[in-house]
This record gives sequence, structure tokens and C-alpha cells, in this order.
Amino acid sequence: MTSPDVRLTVIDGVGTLTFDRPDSLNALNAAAKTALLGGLDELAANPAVRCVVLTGAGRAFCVGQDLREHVRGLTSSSPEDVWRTVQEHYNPVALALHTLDKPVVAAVNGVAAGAGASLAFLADIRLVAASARFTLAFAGIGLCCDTGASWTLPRLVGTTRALELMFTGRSLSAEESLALGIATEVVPDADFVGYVQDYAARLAAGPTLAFAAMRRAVGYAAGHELAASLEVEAAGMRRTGASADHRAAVDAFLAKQSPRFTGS
Ligand code: T3D
Repeated sequence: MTSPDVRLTVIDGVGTLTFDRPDSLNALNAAAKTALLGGLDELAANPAVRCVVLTGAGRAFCVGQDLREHVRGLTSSSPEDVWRTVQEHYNPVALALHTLDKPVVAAVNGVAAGAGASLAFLADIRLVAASARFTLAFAGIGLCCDTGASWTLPRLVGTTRALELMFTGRSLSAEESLALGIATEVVPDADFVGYVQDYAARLAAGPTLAFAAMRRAVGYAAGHELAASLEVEAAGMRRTGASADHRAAVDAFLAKQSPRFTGS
């Protein structure tokens, strides 16, 4: 995939999608949303990719929908078509991120707003630069919420806090996002790029099939009872137990050596 709006790179097992419209703080226009979806499909299908990173160019992570394009749509001859983007782009992107068989890191380098914040919430790990902030932003323009924020945010912070953040749209500092459980870690700005690279490289060198099974089990358990969740865990144990990585890691343990995972 090549796109000037969302760049895709694959380096040493780490597939990175970089929102690259810095003049609009990486707002998502139609081209960017199409590129994001295409990029996620490509990374999902590439077995050499064992960790996916989302990040932004310039001073923002992503500020959600491009509101200039949105207004052009609303003032066109068929304003109702504007909302098709939720079904055509935002929902498939959310599902693609949620169902990836590899760990997902949001490297929140700067402000994440609206659907940009929702995208970060869909990641497994949120590494947040100290100067970055989150804002739900939807209420500020009189909209509901999308890209899964109603599903992810209450799971991260609880229903009461999720609604408070949605109602107020207030700016949430990196430190407060850490205290609330949104950020996995806050990283000094000067160290951010290197820290993300090292973190993603460690994940990419890990037991990819086990990570995929963990994502699936935890995602399933969020909406199911214990008995059903135990069955999904059991299936995951059988699947990962049959992997080359499991066998080699057990052998390495018994030989008092460090395991080397290949993702198979
Ligand atoms: O179509 C649909 O289906 C709707 C789907 C909606 C999903 C959503 O994501 S809704 C939420 C959309 N996002 C927002 O409402 C956020 C709007 N932006 C802001 O509130 C502020 O920009 C920030 C708090 C994020 C950052 O503030 P600040 O002061 O650091 O920067 P700024 O000066 O406001 O913005 C800098 C530039 O980026 C500016 O352009 P200019 O004047 O320099 O040419 C600004 O217009 C542009 N920009 C920021 N956000 C957007 C944007 N351009 C287009 N769309 C944006 N969302």
C-alpha cells in the first residue's frame, strides 16, 4: 500500500501505520480512511509482521474526522451520504484492529481527538508521549461517538468516567490518562521514538500466536460469562500448545536457555 495520507512501513517484524496529514493534525479524510483500512488488511495478511504500531506525523496522533471534508459533505446535494463513512470506514477499521492476530501498539505522540482517540483505545498498549493529550471531542460538535469508543472506553475507565470524558470532551493530560488506566506508559518526549521502537521490537520478537490467542480470549471474556470464556481459553491453549514456539520455548526452559520465538 502506498499513500501520502497514511504511510506504511514494515521493519524487522514491526508494521507501522503513520497518519501523515500534519497540517490538519492528521485529520482523517476519505483517502486517509481508505488507506488506513487497506494498510490494516495488508498488515493482517503479512506473516512477517508480528506487531502493529499506529502513530502520527508532526505534533498530533490523529484528531479524528476531517471536519472540513465533513462540512463539504453536509452542504452537498446529498448530506445524508456523509454518515456512510461510519459503516464504510470507521466500523471496519475498528473491527480490523480488534481482530488482528498480532499485538497492536498506539504510539500516541501528540493530541488524540474524536475518532483518533477511539483508534488509540482499540490498541492493546498505549505508549503516550508526556506532552500528548486525549479529548473525546464528539460532544463539542454535537455528535455521539464512533470507532468503538462506547465499547473500549468504559472497559478502560468504567462507565461513569467514560461518560464524564465524553460529556465534557475535556483535555486529558498524559499523566491523567496514566492514572485513569488509558495510557500503558507515559514516556518523555525526547525518548519517545526510540522507546516505541524498542517496545514494538520486543513484542515482534515474542510468541505471536500466544499474543493472538490472548487478544481473542480477553476480547471474548469482556462480553461473556466465565464458563464460555473458559472454553475459549481452552481452545487457545490447544492451539498455542501445538505451536513450534511453545515446544521450542519449553525445551529452552528445561535447557536453561532463553527462548527464541519465531511466531509459528
Ligand atoms: O463524517 C462523519 O461520519 C463524522 C465522524 C466523526 C468522527 C470524529 O472523529 S468527530 C471528532 C472530530 N474531531 C474534532 O472535533 C477535533 C477538532 N479539533 C480540535 O478540537 C482541536 O484542533 C484540538 C483540541 C484537537 C487541537 O487544538 P490545537 O489548538 O492544538 O490545534 P488547532 O489550532 O485547533 O488545529 C491546528 C490545525 O488543525 C487547524 O488548521 P489551521 O487553522 O492551522 O489551518 C485546525 O483547523 C486543524 N484541525 C484540527 N482538527 C481538525 C482540523 N482540521 C480538520 N479536521 C479536524 N478534525
